Amino acid sequence: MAFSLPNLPYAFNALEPHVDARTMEIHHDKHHAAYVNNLNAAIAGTEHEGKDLEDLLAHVSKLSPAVRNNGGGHWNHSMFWEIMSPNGGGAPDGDLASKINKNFGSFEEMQKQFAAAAATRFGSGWAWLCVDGNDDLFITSTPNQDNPLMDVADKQGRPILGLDVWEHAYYLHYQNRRPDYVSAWWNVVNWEEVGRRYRSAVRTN
Ligand code: MN3
Repeated sequence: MAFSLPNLPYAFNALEPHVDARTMEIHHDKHHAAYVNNLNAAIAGTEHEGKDLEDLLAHVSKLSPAVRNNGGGHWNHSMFWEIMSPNGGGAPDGDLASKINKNFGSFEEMQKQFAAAAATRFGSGWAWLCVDGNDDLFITSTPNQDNPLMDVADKQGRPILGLDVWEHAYYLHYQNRRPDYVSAWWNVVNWEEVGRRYRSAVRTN
């Protein structure tokens, strides 16, 4: 069974004015679609065909650059669409809010550290909020389409929130102003979904 492009769970213009419709359309229909197609082409007819994507990412150091780049691209974007929502913004509640306060001191301090990780990731990549093996949260960033599920990551863990800081994610609307994009993006974060991913990560540990 080949990998397939998931539908965007809302309209292209649903995240405006924070993320513009044209960017969303190109990002989902062109960029993400290309990762899916290139991933399928890279594993077609190999022993990796039919494998679970996260299993591939877990030992991606032994696989081709095409699987690393496009497998990461497919996983990262599939998550990215889901952790955003037109009804997003605000702050998390429940267990996730408590854990953020425990690990960072406050929600605002976590946002500050996350924004710094996004701003200082040189070139293309992602900023992440992740759960480690002790159920604690940490912030990290990765280059290109790498992510913390990969055995090549500086720090491994399960991402529950990720921000695409490739220029294709913001350039049409924000041009070179990556920090403005990051600030606006908090308005569309779907904390309900991030909380669900947090609880799932803690249960699986
Ligand atoms: Mn992207």
